[in-house]
Amino acid sequence: MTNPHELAAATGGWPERRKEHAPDAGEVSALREAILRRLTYSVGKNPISASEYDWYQAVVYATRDRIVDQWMESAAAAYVHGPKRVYYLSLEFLIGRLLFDALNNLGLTDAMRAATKGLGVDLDRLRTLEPDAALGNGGLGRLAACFMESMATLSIAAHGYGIRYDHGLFRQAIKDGWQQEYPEDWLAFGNPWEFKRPEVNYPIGFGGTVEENTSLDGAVRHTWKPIEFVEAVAYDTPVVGWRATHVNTLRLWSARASEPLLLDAFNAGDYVGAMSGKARAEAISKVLYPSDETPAGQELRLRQEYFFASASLQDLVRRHLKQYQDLRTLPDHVAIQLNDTHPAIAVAELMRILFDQHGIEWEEAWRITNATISYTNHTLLPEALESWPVPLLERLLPRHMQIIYLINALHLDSVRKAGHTDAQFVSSVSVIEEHSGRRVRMGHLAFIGSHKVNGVSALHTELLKQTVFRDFDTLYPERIVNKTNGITFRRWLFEANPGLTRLLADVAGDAIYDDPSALTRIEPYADDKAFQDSLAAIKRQNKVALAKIILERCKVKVDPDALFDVQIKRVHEYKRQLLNILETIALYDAMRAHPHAEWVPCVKIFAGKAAASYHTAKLIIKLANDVARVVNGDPTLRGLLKVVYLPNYNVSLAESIIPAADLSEQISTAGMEASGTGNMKLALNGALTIGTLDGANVEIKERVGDENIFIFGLTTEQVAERRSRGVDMSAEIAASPVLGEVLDAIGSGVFSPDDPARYRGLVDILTHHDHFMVCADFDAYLKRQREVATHWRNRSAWWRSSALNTARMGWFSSDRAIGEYAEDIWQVPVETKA
Ligand code: NBG
Repeated sequence: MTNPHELAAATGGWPERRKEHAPDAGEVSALREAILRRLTYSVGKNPISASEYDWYQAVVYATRDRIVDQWMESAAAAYVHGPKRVYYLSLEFLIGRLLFDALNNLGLTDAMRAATKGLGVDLDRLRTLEPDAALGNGGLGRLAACFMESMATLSIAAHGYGIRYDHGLFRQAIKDGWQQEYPEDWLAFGNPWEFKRPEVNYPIGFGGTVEENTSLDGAVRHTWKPIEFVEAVAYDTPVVGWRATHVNTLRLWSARASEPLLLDAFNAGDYVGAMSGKARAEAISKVLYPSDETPAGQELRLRQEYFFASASLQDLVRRHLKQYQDLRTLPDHVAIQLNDTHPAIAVAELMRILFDQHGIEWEEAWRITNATISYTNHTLLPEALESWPVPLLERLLPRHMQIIYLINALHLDSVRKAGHTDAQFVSSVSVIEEHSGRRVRMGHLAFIGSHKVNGVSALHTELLKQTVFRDFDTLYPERIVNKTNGITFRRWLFEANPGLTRLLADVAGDAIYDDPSALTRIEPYADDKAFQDSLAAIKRQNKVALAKIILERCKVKVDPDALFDVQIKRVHEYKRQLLNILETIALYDAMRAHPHAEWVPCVKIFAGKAAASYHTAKLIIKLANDVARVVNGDPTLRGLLKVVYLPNYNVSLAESIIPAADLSEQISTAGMEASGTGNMKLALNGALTIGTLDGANVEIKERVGDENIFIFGLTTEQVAERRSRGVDMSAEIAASPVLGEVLDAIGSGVFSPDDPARYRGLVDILTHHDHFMVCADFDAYLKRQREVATHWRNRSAWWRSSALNTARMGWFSSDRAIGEYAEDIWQVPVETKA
């Protein structure tokens, strides 16, 4: 492609759409044969009797085969050239579907479509048969998946380590407006992407005692004698990078009982008892995040964390010793990234391996551990900062508890030596929390065990330094660094929005496929009428597709020409779906009061799951659905406003919603959203953001420009100041007649005639205990929403803003984020793509 400016000059201001190339005929027929071969020999079916699912499997196998050759090469290269390896330890990988990810990165999407068509099979239909692998809750898990893809793209020799949960995040149904949870079953029909490695297994110990032995030279050695063992078995999934130049491994551990059956008990007729050990062992990888509100649930969670941290460390230590024979060189060849505190027990486990098992003296072992490990913090929310009761750790991992005590004692010694003798300071940086029963603070353990600790947006990192890690930042001023999150454009632009991608490539050239900063080349076209028309046509097409999904799943007909206002994320009070709902009600009231005003037709789209035990969040879902029922059923509105709650939000649904969004709701209480990544996906796809100065919104604003984003509300400092005066909002409510009316309507049962008292508690929280500043920000939000409507009416101004959002989001590529981790934290060289 020539320079767009030349092209523009030649075509009178606007580049012609390029012809699409038909896929190579040889490639198509090779794929067709590969599919048939796999259908026959791997699935064991012939084309006549094959079900759709059989075809799906055959297509996956044929695709996987293409990846495997490169996989072997990447693995061999890592042994021959010995690049530093990165191990990404994460309890969550929210991978979603893989078929189009793989095809797209292999450059085979069109060829595969043609190949399946020749077999009478529709590839886009097969796409929907793949279960959406939801081994994660939200942003943290999806970030891990985007990072895996970027590490492969940048040819970093990386392994992801996690748990192969039998059941991922629950399936959400909305019944009568209430969220209901059902078990998710992604493995019900097997998983054609993965390779089971029964020979790669490690014993994971629990409980028992610690033996102390003094050798002849006087050295004291400790040996942990666990009372229980569970086996961790590896399952590998290849992760293919963009243009398939490199393939990495996602290794997930599954728990297996070391004794499948107690034969004596079985023979004595105790069938259940004979298998109870197996059930107990295998419970470890049964489900994602069991409720941690009961002691039993809590113990299981800790067992999961140790299980996967230990298996991963045993695996990487074995690999390192095989290649380099000496654990003292570990930091030269290995970087371990802890994704949040969930794998933090790895700090103590690595010390145990080095000190107890390999006889490396303590100081040296600590140097190795610290130089190898680093830790990402993903939240400031106190309830998410993990800590374990000392008695629980002592019982489950007695040797680790001793090691943690020793790490802590030496750490506190050095704190005092550095002149910090103030008892309060010392206790604030201790790994052991003494206030509410003794607990081990995993964040503190992760901090001192790491050479770098990073936040996930500039603001979040600053707040880490000012709040949870303030005293640590004094002790180790260089340790906290920022790595603003990113997203993989392969999935969130190229695959999710092929129409927009094609237009961007037509205008900015094929460089956009490899260099996201090339997106800025569309800026000169932001005012171009033909370009704007193309953007509008593509968005409309995406909205028509989403409208179809909405009709199917919510039985609500929406107008694709209305403004699609989207809030999609976990449901949590700090994310303030409530603020959006209150504004929806205000808009509804205003539309009824002034039916002849020039209203912008609008569809409010919500999607997201609430934690099963989070009562208030579930009530918020119910309220959204109650409001939807009333609004959608009101004929006086003439369809001007629609409200929909799309059930079972997951990665695949996000891929349908994001390209169809006009407005992106990023309205968390300032200071509470660590980064957000949905905000990036939506802006990249041309949605304008309405949001607070929170998380990565701040950096999005800096890049897209103030006139292309709608910022409102209290800043972090103002939130702190307002909270310091208490959280009663009576004054704010009294000063805002609109807000007062909305709250009255909710509280008096306008939206819940079947149970008028349903939302009284919620209104009470908003009025007197508004920790999340919903009322304090309401007027500012309402005003901004009206400005959004004004901007929308000026179509050309809107499309200009939309184009500039897309053009300026290149920096938020996860390739940039991973490049920064590689350079500043892992010290791994990165191949930059041309
Ligand atoms: C989440 C934050 C998001 C952030 C992602 C990824 C957790 C614990 N944290 O704001 O809430 O974008 O992590 O960093 O899931």
